Amino acid sequence: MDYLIISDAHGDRQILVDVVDHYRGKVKAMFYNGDSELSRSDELFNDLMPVIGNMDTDPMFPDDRDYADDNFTLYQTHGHLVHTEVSLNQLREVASAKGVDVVTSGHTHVLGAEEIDGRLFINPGSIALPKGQYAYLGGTYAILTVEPTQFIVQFYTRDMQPVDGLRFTFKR
Ligand SMILES: [Mn+2]
Repeated sequence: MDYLIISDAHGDRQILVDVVDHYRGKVKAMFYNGDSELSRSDELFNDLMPVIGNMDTDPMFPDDRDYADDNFTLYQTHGHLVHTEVSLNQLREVASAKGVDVVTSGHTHVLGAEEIDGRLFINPGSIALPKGQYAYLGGTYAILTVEPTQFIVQFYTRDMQPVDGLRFTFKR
């Protein structure tokens, strides 16, 4: 079962339209990790499940989200409320208290997929304003594949192509 994770479009609404149109009906859920700079009532959020970012002005966005289905549990938040620009320590504490399988955030614009405290932390990077060593890709999102014995994270570029070398497997 696949899940889309995308973040930090910062007003680039069209790329979100393109990605959502591409994945609608092909993934079980779509997570949007904040800083769209759009209204909560934008029709994009009929498909994308959002949280509030530090650059979002619509107070109707939730601070965070606890997601669960038959396959796994996930905690979603932008990151500024737990200061992920400094470290993941506060987010780790929240995730540990919740006991979720997967944690996803945005905010730093730096992509990442790593196992910490026995759970998977995913930052899809920014689809519009990437930073870090993969900024040259021009923007990324992630597809999380959830299987009974493993998680697979594959990062994609704006033209919806998988990036060689940015596929990670984590045992459950
Ligand atoms: Mn941002």
